[in-house]
Amino acid sequence: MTKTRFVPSDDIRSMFSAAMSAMYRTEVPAYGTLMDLVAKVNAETLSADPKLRERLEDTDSLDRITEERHGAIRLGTPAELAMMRRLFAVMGMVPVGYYDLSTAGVPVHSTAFRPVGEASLKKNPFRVFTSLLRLDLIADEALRAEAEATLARRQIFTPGAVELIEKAEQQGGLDRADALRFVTEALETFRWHDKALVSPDMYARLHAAHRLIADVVSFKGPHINHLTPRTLDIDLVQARMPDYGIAPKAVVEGPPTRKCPILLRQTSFKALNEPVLFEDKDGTWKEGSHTARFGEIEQRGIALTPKGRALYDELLNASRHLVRPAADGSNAAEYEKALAEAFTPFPDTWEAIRAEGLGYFAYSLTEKGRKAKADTDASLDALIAEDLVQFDPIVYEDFLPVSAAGIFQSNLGDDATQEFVASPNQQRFELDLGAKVLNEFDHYAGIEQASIADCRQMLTAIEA
Ligand code: OOG
Ligand code: NI
Repeated sequence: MTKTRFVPSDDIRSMFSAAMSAMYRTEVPAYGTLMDLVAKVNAETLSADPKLRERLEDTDSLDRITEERHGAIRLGTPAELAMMRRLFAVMGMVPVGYYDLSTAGVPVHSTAFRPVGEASLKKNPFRVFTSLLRLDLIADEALRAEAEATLARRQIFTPGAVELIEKAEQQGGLDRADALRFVTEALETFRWHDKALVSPDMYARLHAAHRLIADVVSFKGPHINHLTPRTLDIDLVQARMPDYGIAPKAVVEGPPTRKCPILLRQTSFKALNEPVLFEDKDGTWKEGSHTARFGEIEQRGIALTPKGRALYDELLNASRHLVRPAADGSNAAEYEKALAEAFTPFPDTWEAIRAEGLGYFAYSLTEKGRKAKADTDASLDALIAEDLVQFDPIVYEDFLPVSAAGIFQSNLGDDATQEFVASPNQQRFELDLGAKVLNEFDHYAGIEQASIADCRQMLTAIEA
């Protein structure tokens, strides 16, 4: 019997992410323009900063940067979420983190499907921010029932995709022909549909309840609503967007500009108003429109420890008490100034961030450390002081709820701010998902610990 060779899940993810990018480029041409601009700015940043280039080369993450992107989808039912988890698992993507966005006026809770191992992340860090609509937060019961009935009728996965997901689960992988077919079938779920599932009247009612509800319930599938390339200089891309005919949102979300980037900074361009056909009760198609899909860019910085994250949240909060960014951009400069000032207590050198236990680092042996004999009982600080061990920031691979809410809001329109009672419900989410989400802090701490253990082991090996 010949043994079937399975395509590594990392390769399936790479194929899928490339296919998704190609599809989105044709569906939303401004995305292609933004990709070109980001590639240009990244090249400029690297040639102006040889030290950054060198560290990225050494930590093996230079190649992935131009390939790097995340997307987002919004699902309607627990069954869709559970199957989506199984679909992403075929590509080596697991749910990391729980995000409650109800506090920010968006009736969803979310997770991010992404690869977790170091090798997998290096190969291709593609991730998808995945939200589940919370109809329980909708007050109008009749409308809620109608929305539920509409969602129950749709099937967002092709029969071929479901068959291949089951096959991958049973066999433990997919061979090349199946993997190629899987990518094609899975992509169908994320495609844009210009024919709605609902009548113009129902669309209007869903829209009046919340624009996001209309976006989820009215369509055949959870169209990918943005794909986000990673840039090395988000301020430069933001400033140049208008030259390329793209209007950015008013302010960059997240921390201010810093020498040592932390967490995640994001900005986006507004959702397009797209023509949609709605089928009326008499069977005729009526022209209408819907705003759903937009573009976004991000700059990633160091992953913060719980202590660092608490400081980040505190300072961001403080800045928002001073100035809240207006959607029209009228106070953008004032907001940026307040944000920068609010963040002065957050140290801005890697040494200080490490010393204060605010961020996660990956440790490796220096040139000297690779040749030296070392007292391996020495503390990590001593090994660093002796220039045997060096440290690089671990990149934050996740998302930020306040920023995500800002991105949602800028695309829902200014009239969309709505109050919901804060009601995080991770248990319910995990029940619907059919799995627990990975705790992001535990994960980063594990990477850091493993790198320290590796250093110690190599120093022992040198000594022996
Ligand atoms: C998701 C918005 C969140 C991000 O980068 O924070 C997000 C959505 O609009 O569906 O993608
Ligand atoms: Ni995004």
